[in-house]
Amino acid sequence: MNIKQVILQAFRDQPGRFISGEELSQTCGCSRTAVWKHIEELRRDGYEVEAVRKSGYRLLAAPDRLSAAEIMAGLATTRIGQHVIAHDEVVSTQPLAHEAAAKGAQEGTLVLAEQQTGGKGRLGRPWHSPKGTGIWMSLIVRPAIPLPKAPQMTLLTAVTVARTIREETGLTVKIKWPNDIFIGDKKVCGILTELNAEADRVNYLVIGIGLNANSVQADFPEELLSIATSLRIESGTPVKRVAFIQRFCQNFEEEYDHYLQEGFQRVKDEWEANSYSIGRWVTVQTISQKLEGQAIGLDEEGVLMIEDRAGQIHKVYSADVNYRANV
Ligand code: BTX
Repeated sequence: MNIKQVILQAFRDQPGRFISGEELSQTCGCSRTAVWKHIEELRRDGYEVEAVRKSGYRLLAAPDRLSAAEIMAGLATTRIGQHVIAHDEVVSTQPLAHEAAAKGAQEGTLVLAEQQTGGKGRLGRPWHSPKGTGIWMSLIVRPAIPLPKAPQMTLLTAVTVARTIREETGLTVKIKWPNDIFIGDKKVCGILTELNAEADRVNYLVIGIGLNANSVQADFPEELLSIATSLRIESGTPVKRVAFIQRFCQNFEEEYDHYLQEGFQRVKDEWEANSYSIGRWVTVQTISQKLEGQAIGLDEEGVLMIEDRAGQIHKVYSADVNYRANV
């Protein structure tokens, strides 16, 4: 930890209390003048620090900036989010996470950015990621699971994001198979899972999560206005992104550990209970065919089951699903 981080940690250990310059200089092992200089730097970084003669310093507010120090401070996990690589502006966090993973980054490493200039969705589609408004992050995990089970991690992530949104905002959210989180009929979050694997086992997964947290209408380009929304637009209140990410990490780790020990059933149950898809009529374009029918649930492995008009059940492993009004 550098001196600024030590000072921040001291404030966090004694929330709301004044800490004298003398005490901080002892904790940091530097002079009181050096403490003062670092406090000034923290202020420039957006921290509100009150200074009162004879009492010392106290932290009033931290900026909602996605820094590694903020996210890791007080994070109650053992692996998820324990390593954070935070950037200001990147093309996309996905390739950076792949690079980090290939170089041996630990499980649970998060790569995130305030802004992406070339954020990507599935099949090369663009993901709009303007500065400071969202949570654009890629999570590296290394589950010891066979290859065919890898898509379950997308469903697990969707369940976890949905739960975190409910807990942090009270909003009702639905999961659209396989990778979107909806509020009403608008997309608030997309998930892009990318895989690095050998013939028979997963090396690592990079799970990209794009969440419109604090965007207002003016942040969306014309073509997204009718299909996209944000937590702030829906709840009327800005979201504390750092707190959101911390709770996500905690929820993810809890769900992930349960999944690794007990299997997929709990994710399947929660996914189905919060599904946007089930009961809806859908058209599905797979590589080989176009299917129409009603989405009726997930099978034991997490594959979407669709019943056509003739009552025949089809399993959809990976395809684009278009939704139509119930008919
Ligand atoms: P997707 O292919 O399901 O969704 C992409 C489509 O969603 C676009 O074609 C557009 O119609 C719409 N869209 C684009 N931007 C937004 C937005 N901000 N809000 C709502 N709808 C939008 C979904 O792909 C997966 C997205 C993953 C994004 C994360 S962000 C961190 C990581 N880095 C990166 O480059 N991608 C992932």
